Amino acid sequence: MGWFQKTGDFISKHHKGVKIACWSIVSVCFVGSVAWAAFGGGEFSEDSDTSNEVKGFIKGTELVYTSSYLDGDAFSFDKDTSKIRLVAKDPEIETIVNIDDLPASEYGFMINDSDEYYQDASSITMSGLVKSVSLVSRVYRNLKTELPVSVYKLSPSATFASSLLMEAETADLYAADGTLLSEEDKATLPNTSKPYRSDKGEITDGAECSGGAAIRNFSSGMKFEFQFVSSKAIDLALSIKACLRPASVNFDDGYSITVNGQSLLTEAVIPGGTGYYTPYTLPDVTISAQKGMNTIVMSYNKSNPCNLDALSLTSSEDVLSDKSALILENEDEPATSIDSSDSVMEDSSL
Ligand SMILES: [Ca+2]
Repeated sequence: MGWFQKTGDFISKHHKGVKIACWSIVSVCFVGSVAWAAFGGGEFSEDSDTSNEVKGFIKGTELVYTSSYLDGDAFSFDKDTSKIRLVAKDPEIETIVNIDDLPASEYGFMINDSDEYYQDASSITMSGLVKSVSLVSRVYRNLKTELPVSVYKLSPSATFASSLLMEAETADLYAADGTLLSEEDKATLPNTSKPYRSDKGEITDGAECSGGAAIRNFSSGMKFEFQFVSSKAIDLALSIKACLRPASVNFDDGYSITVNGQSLLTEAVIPGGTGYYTPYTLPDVTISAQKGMNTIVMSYNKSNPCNLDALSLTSSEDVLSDKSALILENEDEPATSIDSSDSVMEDSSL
């Protein structure tokens, strides 16, 4: 819950000058708790003088919502699990609001920066017209934070099957600085002798791998991104196809995997073998696919990785397709990232 700290007119007259001092008090006095009764009691009326705009911010310290939609889906935001922080300075009152865990009734959503307010996420229907969704304070409608969303429509040529193979050599590969490598990069970097694609360069290898190639020679900080489409929310079996190394390794020691942002451990031990291109399929692990676009990220944070060959997905139903099954409908959304840190000073606009 929140609290009030009386600061009088001093803040409204000197708000820049007292910013640091004010936040120091906020930090120290965090345990006070008289604000909530006042918050619900009309002191924060919506018809405040709009010529003196309320300053502050609203943001998620924990955000649980679905970012990928098919045209016609309802917007999905988990108010039970999410944790929303509101800080506001209303020039009409001599108090600062600092609420660490805003109750569900006190925030909602707006789309495309229009004035219409939605208390419940499920009352928003996602379509190509929804360019942005904002989390917004119920009382202070100018305090909002962007929730990036993608809305897709089904490609007319899409087909769905019970299995899907995604080759590492055709996945999106990112350099340690976050740059997405081109197909030419994958065939020429880090050197033309043994580039990332094992079937390219002066020394080719991996012909026995799935698709006749693996990704090799990659280094700490790099990552793969695989995307696939599921026509429904469903559990899937994921098989990771890698290559042996001479010595046994714990796969999770170097590879970190997320599925739609959720961490995944394989707990697999890769046995030692001959060379660096002998295919080896890890035991299946179960993952939860969401309806629509799904993203698996595999980042590597050590040296000398097992070469990566492919990912294989298997379902009990015909629900799987590659990412070309969906066409992005709501392009031109603002490029806004979510800051989930809890630093007051960074985001304060008081
Ligand atoms: Ca392969």
